[in-house]
This record gives sequence, structure tokens and C-alpha cells, in this order.
Amino acid sequence: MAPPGDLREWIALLEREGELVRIAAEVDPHLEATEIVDRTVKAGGPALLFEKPKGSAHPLLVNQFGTERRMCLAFGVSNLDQVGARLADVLEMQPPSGLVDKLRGLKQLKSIADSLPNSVRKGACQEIVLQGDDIDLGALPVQTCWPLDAAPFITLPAVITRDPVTGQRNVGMYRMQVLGRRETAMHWQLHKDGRADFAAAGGRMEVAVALGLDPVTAYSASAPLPKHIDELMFAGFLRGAAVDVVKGVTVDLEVPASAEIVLEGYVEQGDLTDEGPFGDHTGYYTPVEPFPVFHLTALTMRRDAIYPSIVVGKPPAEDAWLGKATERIFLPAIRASVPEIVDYDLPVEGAFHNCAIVSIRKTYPAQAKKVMHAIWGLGLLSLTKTVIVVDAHVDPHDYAQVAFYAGANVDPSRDVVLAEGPADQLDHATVRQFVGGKLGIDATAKVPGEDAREWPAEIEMSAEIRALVDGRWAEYGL
Ligand SMILES: Cc1cc2nc3c(=O)[nH]c(=O)nc-3n(C[C@H](O)[C@H](O)[C@H](O)COP(=O)(O)O)c2cc1C
Ligand SMILES: [Mn+2]
Repeated sequence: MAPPGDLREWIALLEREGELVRIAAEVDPHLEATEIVDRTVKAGGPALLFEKPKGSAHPLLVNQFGTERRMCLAFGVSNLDQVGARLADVLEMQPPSGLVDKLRGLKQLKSIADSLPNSVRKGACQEIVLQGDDIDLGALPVQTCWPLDAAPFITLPAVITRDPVTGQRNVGMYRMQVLGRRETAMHWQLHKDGRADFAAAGGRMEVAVALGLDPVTAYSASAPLPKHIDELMFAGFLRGAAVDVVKGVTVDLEVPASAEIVLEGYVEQGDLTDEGPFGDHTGYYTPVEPFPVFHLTALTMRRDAIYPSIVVGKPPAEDAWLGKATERIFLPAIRASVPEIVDYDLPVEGAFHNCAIVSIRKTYPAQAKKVMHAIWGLGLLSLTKTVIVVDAHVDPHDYAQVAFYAGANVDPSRDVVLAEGPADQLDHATVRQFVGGKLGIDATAKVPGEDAREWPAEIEMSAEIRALVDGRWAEYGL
């Protein structure tokens, strides 16, 4: 089934599938909604559409991504590896050898060409246009999620910027603290593409923010793509249908035409504000730091616009499944540069940056150490603190197995690597901000050349006896 085309199709699909509950009671977006959402997420419950958020005429949608099943519905697949496999087809494109190959290659090229965003003249996102004093972010049901949060925060935005040198679009998900009727903070962290665009821009830079998108496009804003890849093109590829975009009313940027709400405006060099505290996905409040002020020049929306939000906090929270989607979708891309990798797991409890478990097909000495350094050198995975490497036959998603090998196969004097590298801006434990230690644990079986004694055989029953017992099982009366 094709992924939904906009937020309303997505809500309709969730409803048909019994995956959405409408809450008619008045609920306060200040803290109360969070407690309801948090209990629902932790119970594996449905998406919630608060129809009467206190103080706003706009419905509030939360927990649209909170389970694996909903994530699969969003992508129109039965498991998330299928999304990665579509990407793998393109990544592994070889020069075609026969006619069948050629046709297949053409189809793949066409699927890339069809992914480019499609400019349209009119968009539903501009049914209502507010400018100047008419703009009031206070009219939206923006959540204040946790008690020590500094203000309401827009938590599920797709922030659109353009690289001033290449002209290339970027879309990133960066939270926005509401500062007033027409101002927010723009929390793009040090390692992010939107921030790099701003740094390169010099003076003023236009920004557009789309809220309330089809789920694949919303996900794509959170995807850690290389800077030169347009997230809207990626969304078009993953959906199998181009994203329609329309020119902004006050900015020279294109925005997804079907968005529920669009914020247009600019950021300016030297115009900073204190951002935070904010209860973040690390499970802690991030401290106050300076970030740019985003000044709105227009707020456009659909009639009866629906406002989307997400609650992050101590894991597991709703963003766990956005992260798991990234883990699955990017596996083929990671394999393309580190081919010995079989699979990997980023534990939700590790808030995605704290730990990676990687299984590899090992054929030479020190290969596990090579893979650790590869992880520490790959895009945003470079922020990973701890890397545990296991052999191909170990399931990295089975933490009991991983714990077994991390104990049994490890001599800490030989198998532990301590290194240093960039750290996530939000990591409160590093000695200095942005830089931190790295821990690698080589839990693979040691091979000749790795300074080990003869490696013993692992205990396993023979296939013959297993088959015998299978055959006689009924006789044992167990
Ligand atoms: C719900 C959610 C909130 C996020 N908030 C932020 C944020 O406030 N600042 C930030 O730099 N990254 C945040 N991220 C992570 C970025 O969206 C992610 O790193 C993405 O790759 C950024 O896009 P870019 O690679 O184009 O910079 C968030 C991710 C999710 C799923
Ligand atoms: Mn990007």
C-alpha cells in the first residue's frame, strides 16, 4: 500500500486501523498532555488526537509514531528492513550486464528521477495567510512537556534552509522554543546541516518550518543524511511519490504544499537567545545555551489546521521508533562503506548516541577495531560513545547474547579500545562539551594474529541428536 499523502490521509489510515483515539475532553497542552502521552507510549498505545486542547482552536496530534506497527503503516511496509532494501537496490546498482538488468536499472533510475520534489502553484498549506501583527504562535496548542521546561516547545518541525553556496535544500528536525507571538529559538546543534547553512550565510538567512506532514516526510526531517542530499527528495524516494512544494509567501524557499501549518521567517547572525532548559531525549534537562532567534514573517495554514507534536524524555519515548526506522533504513548505506557489517543495533535506552552493537563477518586480525573506528568516522554515528563488536552469528538485537559474548570473549587488557572524538552537544557526562572519550569492546572470537591462546569451540549439540530428539519428543511425555 502506498504511504499516506498528507497528515489527514495518515490520520484517516490510523483510524481505520484502530491506531488512533480522539480525546474529546479538554486537555491542557501544559504538562497534562505529556502525562497522558507518556503513559500511552509506554503501554504501546495508540496515536492521540486531542480535539480540545485548552486555549487553542487547533487539534493536537501526538504519538503518531509510537509503535513499530504504526511506523510500518507510515511507510506502507510490513517491516522496516523493507524500506532499507529499497535504498540498497539503488546503492548497489552495478553496470547492467543483460537486458533484464538494463530494464531493472532503468526502473531504478526512474524511481530516483520521480523522487525530485514537484513545484506546484497552489498549496493547501496557504489557505490561510497571516502576516505581521496577525501572527500569534500562542494560538497553536504548543506543548510545555516537562515541569522545568523554559516555555512551550515546537517539537516536530521540519526546518527548511538553503545552502547559500550550493543552493541545496536541507530539512532538519530542530526543536523551537516559543519566545513570543512571532519569535522562537532555533535549536540546531553544532553537528547539524541547518546550522552549517546558517554559518555559511553570513548575515540574515531565510527559514521555513513545515508542521503537520505526511509521516514519511516528517520522518525524513530527522534522517541523518549527508549534507548534499535533499531530505524532500529522500522522502519522495521512500514514498514512491514526489513531495509537492509551493513557494513561500514571504520567503524564497519552497515548502511542502500539503503541510498543515508553515512558519516563514529568518534568523540573523549575532541575534541569539537563551534556549532551554528542555527535558530532552537523553532523559535529562538540557541546560540553557545560546541559539539563534527565528523571527516569523508569515504563518500560513490549512483551514482547521492540525498541530503535530512529540514528547521526548526518558527512553523509551515516541522518538524511539523514529530512531529505529533510521537504524533499519540506513543499514544498507552503512554496509556500503563498511561491508563486513552484518547488522547493528542502537539500543533505545542508549538514546541512540550512547551505544552501538555491531555484528561483523570477521576474516582478519584487528578487524573489530577497524569497524569501531569506522563507526566513529561515519556521519552522526561518529558521536557514538560505546561500540560493541560481535561475530556474525551473534544477534545484536538480543542483548542477553551480546552480554554473554562481551563477557566470555573479552580480555579487557587486549580487547578494549579507548579513543577520543566528537560528542553529542547534549551529552552532559563528557568532561568537555562536544568532545569525549570513546569505548570500544571487541567481543568477537580471536583469530590467529590477535595475541590469543587457542580459541576453544563453543558448546553446541550436534544436528543429528537435535533431529533425533525432535522426532522422539512426543515419546518423552514432556
Ligand atoms: C523528535 C526529534 C527532535 C529532535 N530535536 C533536535 C534538536 O532540537 N536539535 C538538533 O540539532 N537535532 C534534533 N534532532 C535530531 C535531528 O533531527 C537529526 O540529527 C537530523 O539528522 C538533522 O537533520 P540534518 O542532518 O539535516 O541536520 C531531533 C530528532 C527528533 C526525532
Ligand atoms: Mn541534512
